[in-house]
Amino acid sequence: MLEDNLNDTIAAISTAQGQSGIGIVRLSGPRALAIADQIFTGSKKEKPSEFKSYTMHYGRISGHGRIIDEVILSLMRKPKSYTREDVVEINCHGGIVVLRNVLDLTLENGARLASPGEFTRRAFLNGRIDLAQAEAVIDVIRAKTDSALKLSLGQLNGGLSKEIGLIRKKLLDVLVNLEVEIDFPEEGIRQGASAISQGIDALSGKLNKLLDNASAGRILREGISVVICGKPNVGKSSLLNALLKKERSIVTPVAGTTRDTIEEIIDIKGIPARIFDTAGILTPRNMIEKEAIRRSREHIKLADMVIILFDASGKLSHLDRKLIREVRHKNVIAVINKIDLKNRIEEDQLLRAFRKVVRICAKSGKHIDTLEGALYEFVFKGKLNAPESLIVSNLRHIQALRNAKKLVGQAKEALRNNLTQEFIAQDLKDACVYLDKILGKNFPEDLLDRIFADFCIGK
Ligand SMILES: Nc1nc2c(ncn2[C@@H]2O[C@H](COP(=O)(O)OP(=O)(O)OP(=O)(O)O)[C@@H](O)[C@H]2O)c(=O)[nH]1
Ligand SMILES: [Mg+2]
Repeated sequence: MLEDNLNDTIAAISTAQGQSGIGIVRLSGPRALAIADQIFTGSKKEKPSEFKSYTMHYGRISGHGRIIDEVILSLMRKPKSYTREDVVEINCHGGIVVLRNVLDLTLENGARLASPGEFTRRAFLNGRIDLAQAEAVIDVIRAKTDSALKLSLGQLNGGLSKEIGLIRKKLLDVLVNLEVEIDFPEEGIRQGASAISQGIDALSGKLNKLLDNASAGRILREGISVVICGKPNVGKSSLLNALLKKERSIVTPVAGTTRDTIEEIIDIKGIPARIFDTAGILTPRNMIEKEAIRRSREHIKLADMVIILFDASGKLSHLDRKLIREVRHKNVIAVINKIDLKNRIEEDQLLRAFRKVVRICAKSGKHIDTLEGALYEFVFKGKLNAPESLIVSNLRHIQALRNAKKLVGQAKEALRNNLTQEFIAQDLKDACVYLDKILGKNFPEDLLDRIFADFCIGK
């Protein structure tokens, strides 16, 4: 477990490692400016510790008697910085050796290598942001679609925290009412009870509303996996290419073209989807096809959604029917391809077997947008009905809210059964602990380690 010693000055390469135009070494902590003084020489020999906050300076980094790089140094003095500590950022040339050398110099001069997410962890520990906001930082970095980004930016700006804070306040109000009842039971219990019961109802209403959108939130944050399956030659690879709008997968008239599963990320109206083009399911003619088909089945098993593809120009074959049986229990959209050709498929049978049937022409891209719309509808089932800032998407938050909801329900039950006020109060206090956990008002020791383990070093 990481010991949070805020007296340490931490340092890390904060940009992606590889060749790039510039790369940044970041320092934060009480000795950040002193370390910068040791290694940076400005053009007029001035010292970073004399610089004004939020200014940038041209100069050189040197150590062991030689110049290491020509840089621009910027500094943000505490408390107005990312971490609320003194922060120095050194913009170097983006080569990995340059960056490592500059980082090494900061370490030799008293900094310690930052652990993943430690800068953000300090922003939290120093009270600039709460835990839900800190968690949003990594979501912003990872967001793969605009909607996912909007959602995490809303959370970073405190939208979710504010809503949780409001629920928490309501909960405390009910608790105050309860305490009055406990201390002065003779003063109109009946009247107090109805206020308490209304308060609890309002609470569970608010919790339910947040949880209603949670599954949509998780989808936006984590994305879904979609597998395209079908018998050979129906146009699976053509469909992948049409969705990607580029020629990614090999398309040929030969049955059994695709062997290895091909995987790409696409944006379906804001949903990040990992899409797989699989080998057509057929009766294997050799070991390669046998393995390819085994992999297709494996992907179908693990997928969140399955697109089963049919060829409009032929009748349903026994392979089609076999596959229909295999995917029936999954979330499936049936898609009829090659609608530019003469229609021979028994569409009525597909309409009976599947909730949704879409007709497309993968070759020309016709109706691909209809398919995207159908996927979107299927995934969200019209359930996304809250502004992005009020959507819970993080599993840790969802679990805490579910626990809080359960306890509020229990309190309601206790009230209905005329249990003593102490019981009700205890349930509500426990619910409050869960809400506090989301914001990081109290947390088990290892929670921060678990949360920040996912971060990149330097953030
Ligand atoms: N007319 C017509 N032909 C299409 C359409 N979509 C795909 N094809 C053709 O169908 C053939 C097979 O397409 P692929 O995309 O390779 O099919 P597949 O399902 O990936 O095939 P395997 O990888 O072998 O299982 C190619 O000749 C495509 O040009 C379409 O909408 N209309
Ligand atoms: Mg293919």
